[in-house]
Amino acid sequence: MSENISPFHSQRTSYEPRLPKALQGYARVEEVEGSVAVSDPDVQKLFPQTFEGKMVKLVPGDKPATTEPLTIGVVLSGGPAPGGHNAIAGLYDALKKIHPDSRLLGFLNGPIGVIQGDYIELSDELIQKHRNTGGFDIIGSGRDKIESAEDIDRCARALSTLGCKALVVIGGDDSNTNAAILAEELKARNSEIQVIGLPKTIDGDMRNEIIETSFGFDTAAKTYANLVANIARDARSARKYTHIIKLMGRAASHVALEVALQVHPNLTIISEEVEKRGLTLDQVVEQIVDVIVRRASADKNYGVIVIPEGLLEFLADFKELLKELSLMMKEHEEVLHAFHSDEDVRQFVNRHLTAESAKVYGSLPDSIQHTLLKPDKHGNIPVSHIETDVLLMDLVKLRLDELTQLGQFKGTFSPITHFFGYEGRCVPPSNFDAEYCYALGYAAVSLITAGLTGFTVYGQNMMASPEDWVMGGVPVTSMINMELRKGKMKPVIKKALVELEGKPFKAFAAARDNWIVEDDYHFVGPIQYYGPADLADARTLTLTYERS
Ligand code: FBP
Repeated sequence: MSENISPFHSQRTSYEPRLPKALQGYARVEEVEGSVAVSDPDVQKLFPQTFEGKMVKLVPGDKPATTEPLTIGVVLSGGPAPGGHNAIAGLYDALKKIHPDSRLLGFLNGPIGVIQGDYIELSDELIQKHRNTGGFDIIGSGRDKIESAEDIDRCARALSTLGCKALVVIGGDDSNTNAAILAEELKARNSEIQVIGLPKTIDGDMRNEIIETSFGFDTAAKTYANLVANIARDARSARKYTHIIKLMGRAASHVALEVALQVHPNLTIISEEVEKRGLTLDQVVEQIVDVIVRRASADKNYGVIVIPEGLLEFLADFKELLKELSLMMKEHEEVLHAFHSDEDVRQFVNRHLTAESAKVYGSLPDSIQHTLLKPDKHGNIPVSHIETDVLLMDLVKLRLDELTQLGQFKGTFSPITHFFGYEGRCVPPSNFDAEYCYALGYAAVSLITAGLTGFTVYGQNMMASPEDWVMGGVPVTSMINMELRKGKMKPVIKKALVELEGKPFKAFAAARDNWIVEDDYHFVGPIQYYGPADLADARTLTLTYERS
């Protein structure tokens, strides 16, 4: 990184995150009253070494847990999320507080770095440059998994050769599950190396009754809200475009819901509701068409429609199509490869699908039909590569053309599609994410000095100011369920989807009808890093509704 940094970057590196009271002096762990160990016998069987862990919280102590220098490894896993650098800074400062000779080793490019023992030692200078900055570039991230016995052996070797007391895994549901597996396997190999996870993902789905929010969601959702609000103002100014905006969130629609609550677009589709109501692709298209027709009747041939990235996999007919296609590809992979023309492939596919699925498949543009037949390296259909925004735009256009012919639509439809995702993942963290992540990193060191392994760090009471946050650790095993994945029962942390009975969705559902024809757009503005607390320290509306 060049020495010549921007004035904003320079100001931000000197911002000092506030720490929860328990972490300001010497913290000690205390078992949370009433917390119980895992009861699911299948989870117990898979985690015999670690399933007995109980939830703990950090409280002020009167002496350091240790005064010996420690070496700890850290790895970033999965997609970037704002605040990752602060989590690392929190780890670093907490380690140096224990002893100036403590060391923090950053494994490079995600879990593969641990397997290969590829690391850098984090220095004062490097940490200083990255405080309160966005991105994961300090050490890079990756989506590899530490899964096989050989990978685990290699990690164990690398960590012990480097003298690491523990590894901190910064990741989402999958990465924290893998952290638990690594913790278990290390114990089974009589290794004393501990593994601690931190809850990261902009998608907001790594949370539960204990973990109030995953880090990165706050900043990313606020960034998208600002972008969508800017588009809404443009739509209302130019008065000629309908913007169809896809927002990131691989499965859950938390991001779309938060943006809807903040900005009030004319229509926001929530995948979880689509699934609950058993809606099909056609029905979602009809829903969008209805909004456009109603607005056109009010002389508003413009608008803003928000859709979540994961929508397709929640549509009743599309889900069925995906199921049939995966089965077909598994059974006839070689036959499919042998075809020479697209027409041959199409005919073959149509013959092997039920009439309903063949109809859905046939209604898709050629490019999407192709994408669906090209599995990724794990054999999965790459649904996330489908441009859902473009697909919906095309289908809505077709339907509006029909209505125009029938004399039922007299407006104009000039659509523009957008996909906001990567724009939000490496934004400088909001004050909330900056402080949350710093506290998460700091707290991880206290769990390590307390000898815990297989725990995810949590934060609670997060509507309060950071001094009053409650930090602690929850055994990953207590969040694990057994789920059928590709024909095998696998341990997974369940993704938290939008709850239709939850307060954020209910608030949205109660207000959304007023946003269809009225332009009730809220212009939220960019994230504020300095200034009045109600702006600079604002929480997401999701957290506000859930925790107030
Ligand atoms: P994580 O779950 O790893 O945090 O990543 C979430 C996410 O940002 C999703 O919103 C998106 O679908 C996906 O990553 C994109 O992944 P990639 O970085 O591999 O393109």
